[in-house]
Amino acid sequence: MKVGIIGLPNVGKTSLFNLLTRANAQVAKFPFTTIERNVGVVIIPDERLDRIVEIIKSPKKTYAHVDFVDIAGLIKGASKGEGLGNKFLSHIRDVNLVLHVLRCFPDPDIPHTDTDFNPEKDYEVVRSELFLADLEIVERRLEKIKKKFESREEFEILTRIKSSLEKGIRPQEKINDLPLLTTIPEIVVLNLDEDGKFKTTFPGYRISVKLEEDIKDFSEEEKMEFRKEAGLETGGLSGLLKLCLQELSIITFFTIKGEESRAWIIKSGTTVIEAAGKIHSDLKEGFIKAEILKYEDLLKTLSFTRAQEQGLTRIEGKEYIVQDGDIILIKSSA
Ligand SMILES: Nc1nc2c(ncn2[C@@H]2O[C@H](COP(=O)(O)OP(=O)(O)OP(=O)(O)O)[C@@H](O)[C@H]2O)c(=O)[nH]1
Ligand SMILES: [Mg+2]
Repeated sequence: MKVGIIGLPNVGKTSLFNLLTRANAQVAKFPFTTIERNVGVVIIPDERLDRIVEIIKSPKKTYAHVDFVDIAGLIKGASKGEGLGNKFLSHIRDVNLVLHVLRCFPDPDIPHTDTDFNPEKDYEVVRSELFLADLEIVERRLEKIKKKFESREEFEILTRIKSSLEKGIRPQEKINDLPLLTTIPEIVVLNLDEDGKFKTTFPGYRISVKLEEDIKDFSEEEKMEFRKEAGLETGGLSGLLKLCLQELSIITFFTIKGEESRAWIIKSGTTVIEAAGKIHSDLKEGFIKAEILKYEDLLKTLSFTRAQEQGLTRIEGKEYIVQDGDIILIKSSA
């Protein structure tokens, strides 16, 4: 799973990225600090995995993670080459979710790309650059295939996508090998000032990157108190991560194998053979069956073998849809 961070320059994208990934990417007061993308990993805390490790006493515990990509700031006209242009948008074409950061802290020390300070307007600037970037890609493909008889169906789909993009409506259809930015789900992140002075009704997840930096060593209760006082979402950073997982319809399954207990994330609705493929391609190829134990049943029996003896595990075939909290043992010929 991969999440991309976008927005105008100087809105706090890299600051947010650093907080989430505990990386140390360059942050500065001038626009276009980020040129090359930053890539990092965010570990997903998981109390159920902690409990599994306590019960099984595995020496090794591996949490699931989400990849984050922080890219350069976009400005008006980027699609025509303004600023850094929009070539770097290719770095987020393969993400599953976009965080669109809007600057809602009016710090006069940090230049804003517009004289007018207005998150709603800023949102539209970036949004239309995404549409223009997609439009360019769709038009290029249309041009390429227009004379090919065998591409007639694709031509029709692309024409509908183009018309939707021209109207500023996110396309409902996709072409498999043509990833578009406007079809990626998006969460708007309002990066507010730490004292709650700036008011906006623009919908989005309300966080203050500055405040999160200042309170990062405080207790959870203290953090929540500060956020509440500033009119922010009380969940802060971890709340944002939860929202990302929700938006991605992610569920967690577990494996206990040898020395290691491990959490994995997959899209809800995934079959067990696909889940096996995520662990290792060999497991998918040689898939025979899966033995499933519900997390709750492990809590009751405190041992996988005891659960087997009590008939609490189930054998499932490759079409089984993995459920949140399943502990899975794959039997494979590999
Ligand atoms: N007051 C205040 N300053 C912030 C906040 N978040 C970030 N900044 C500051 O804003 C400036 C820009 O932050 P960056 O994280 O580099 O912004 P960016 O969006 O990655 O910028 P580019 O890479 O240039 O596109 C830095 O000086 C940050 O310290 C915030 O919540 N409040
Ligand atoms: Mg940056």
